[in-house]
Amino acid sequence: MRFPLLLTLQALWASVCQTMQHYPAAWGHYDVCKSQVYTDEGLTWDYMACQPEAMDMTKYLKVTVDPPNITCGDPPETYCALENPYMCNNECDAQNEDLAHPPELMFDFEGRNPTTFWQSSSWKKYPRALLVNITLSWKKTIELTDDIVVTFESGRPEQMVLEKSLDYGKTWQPYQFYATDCLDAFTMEHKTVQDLTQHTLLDIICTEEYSRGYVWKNAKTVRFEIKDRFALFAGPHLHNMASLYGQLDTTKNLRDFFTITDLRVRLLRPATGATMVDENNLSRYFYAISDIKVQGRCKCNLHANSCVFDKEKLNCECEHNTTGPDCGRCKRNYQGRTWSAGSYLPIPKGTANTCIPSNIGPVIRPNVSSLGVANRNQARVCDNELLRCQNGGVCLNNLRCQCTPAYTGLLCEKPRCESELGSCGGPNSGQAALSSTSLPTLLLLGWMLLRGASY
Ligand SMILES: [Ca+2]
Repeated sequence: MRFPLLLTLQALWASVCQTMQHYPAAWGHYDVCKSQVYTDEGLTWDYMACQPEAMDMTKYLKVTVDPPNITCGDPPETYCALENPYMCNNECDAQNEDLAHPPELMFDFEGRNPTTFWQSSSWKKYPRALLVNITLSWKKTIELTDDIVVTFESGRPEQMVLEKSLDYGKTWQPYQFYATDCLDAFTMEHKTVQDLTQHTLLDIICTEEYSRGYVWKNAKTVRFEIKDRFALFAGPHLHNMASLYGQLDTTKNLRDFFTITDLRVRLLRPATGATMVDENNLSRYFYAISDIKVQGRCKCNLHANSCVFDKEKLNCECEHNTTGPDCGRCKRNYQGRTWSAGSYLPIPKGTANTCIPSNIGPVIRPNVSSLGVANRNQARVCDNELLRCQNGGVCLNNLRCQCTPAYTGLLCEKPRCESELGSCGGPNSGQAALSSTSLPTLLLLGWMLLRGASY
């Protein structure tokens, strides 16, 4: 009984070692959707899960500022500095290009001096709230890959909410609340991203970190921390992206959390710099934003490695016989099995889950005792083009896939532990076996058993 177990563990150990040796830097890239490979049966395609590179998403958005007349300069206005009410040389005039502050200046190339920024009109209607919504729309689902960073030139707001939409702006959910006093502004307790754990990662928090303490020039940014959230699974330097990808694969809520079609910055109360608002000089109070950073990638369900901007809209260039803006369905005539997203697992190539032709008819299991050349009328279970055996399986006479020991299923698509060794992958699926905690445990177990066997 122990010998076969040992062999399995030894094989597992060898394959893990091999993976670690060859792919340490490639983990998490998924930049190729297919490659041509030579097999005994000639040139064939090998399909892999793939995704576009992360990029600066601000180049592809439409910005809307609401209310529409809230941008400064119409009529022209002169502003005073928050820290010095006698320094009033900030002019805004929408008709003069040099003095205008339109919304586009939140997304232009930054690095020039002085900075370029969007600016609101001042808080003339105090004590009525100065409310502004800045909406960024992509008309496309995108996945965030880095922190959202908003840079304020006016002092950071005393109250604001960052919101997201996953349905093109129909409904909105908060991402994070920001206030100088969370309890007072939103009846929420102050927390920081460091207070979150793997179990509370999806909690929406209010933070005072980016509003408290008015420091002119030095503390201008408000951040929504994506990377710190990733780090809860991938480790502090994101060195274990495999673990994160494993979690994203198996947990829809987690995947959706980082997925958006729109973002909205709701500015609720500007910086006042003091305990009392100076009612005699309300031109000290306004919002000004020089830059908003949003890094992400098109969501293509792991069926495309590029995303093109055409007719003012991003679209995935779908592979694997899929189609739609997110590669979210099978192409016509390729509906031989239900569409499914690609999978990050197994690391490093993932599983493509390609769509297969519809005209193959119901799949008939071959009679194993008569494995010969496939009868013309008999359905083909596999071939070297579209119905490929997955995970290293080999197609035998178009009738069945001969799987490697770790996989099973008609096309070797299921990890064996999923269907047979229920205990290896936790309650949900065999895929969980690659989660952050179980992989090292598995390695340790394998090592201990191998070591024990040598005595
Ligand atoms: Ca700018």
